[in-house]
Amino acid sequence: MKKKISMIGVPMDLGQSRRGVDMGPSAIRYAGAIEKLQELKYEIHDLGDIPINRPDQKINYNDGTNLKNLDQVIEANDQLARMIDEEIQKDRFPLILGGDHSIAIGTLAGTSKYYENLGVIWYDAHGDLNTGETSPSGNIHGMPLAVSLGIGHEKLTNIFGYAPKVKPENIVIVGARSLDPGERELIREKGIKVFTMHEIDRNGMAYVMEETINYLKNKTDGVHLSLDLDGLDPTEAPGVGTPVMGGMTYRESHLAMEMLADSDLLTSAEFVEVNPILDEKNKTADMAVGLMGSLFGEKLK
Ligand code: 5AB
Ligand code: MN
Ligand code: MN
Ligand code: MN
Repeated sequence: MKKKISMIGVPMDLGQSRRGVDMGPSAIRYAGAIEKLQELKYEIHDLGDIPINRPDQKINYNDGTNLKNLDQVIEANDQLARMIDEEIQKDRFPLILGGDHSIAIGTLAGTSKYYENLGVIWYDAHGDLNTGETSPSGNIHGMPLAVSLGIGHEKLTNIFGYAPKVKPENIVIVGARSLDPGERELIREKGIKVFTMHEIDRNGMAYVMEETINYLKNKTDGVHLSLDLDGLDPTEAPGVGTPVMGGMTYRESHLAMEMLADSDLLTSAEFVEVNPILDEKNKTADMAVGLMGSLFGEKLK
């Protein structure tokens, strides 16, 4: 892992309908993210939070679509992509704090500009593979992986001026347990690798991560971890807007992060969907920082 980290907060909540997830970056910082990484001897460049253009109305429909706050989501992601691009040029590891998961559109736009064959590990209860047509909600946080594959509204797929950002064979979804019909179809059609909770229960997290790492290691030139805190079980990470029962545990998740640290494959990461308003005493932000520690090599030897 690179020894210099660029931390960027994205206080975005316009990609979904519940308030509070815009406070995710502060909650994660407050839980001690910078101190933790400094302890592990990383040089942290905290770029602060990207300004989000908050519309007067809670929900805006632009362009006659059913996509909520489309223009605002595009604007923020465009800015995020540019910043990430600059940080990668400086040979730093982008670490993004969300914010709702719509920000992965910008993260992947910025990172895949640099990595020709970017691998993506999508640690999430959901597939985030909806389009305006298949989405039950119109919430863009349920679409970033489809968008990055070049599927969806062209203003979204063309953020940062090119599409697609990732190839279906370079994606692994881990922890899925809530997939909409259109998402299942896309997974089948594109042959996307998915480890659902079923595989984790049956074969264990060690097996799933070993498979994930082996699947990606020879065909990618960089790997991004997109960690949605709702991938974890809501009893352990309650501060999320779209909780789904039966998720990955604290221990499974730490093991997954440790195995990723050992693999030395990662070139960028993001922690998203922390909602302090729905949380219990910042438990979910603490979880994010704990996982960050393991991801960046904190292990008792
Ligand atoms: B998250 C749902 N599939 O599209 C939709 O938290 C939920 O970034 C999306 O994974 C959850 O609205 C998005 C029902
Ligand atoms: Mn690329
Ligand atoms: Mn999710
Ligand atoms: Mn998600």
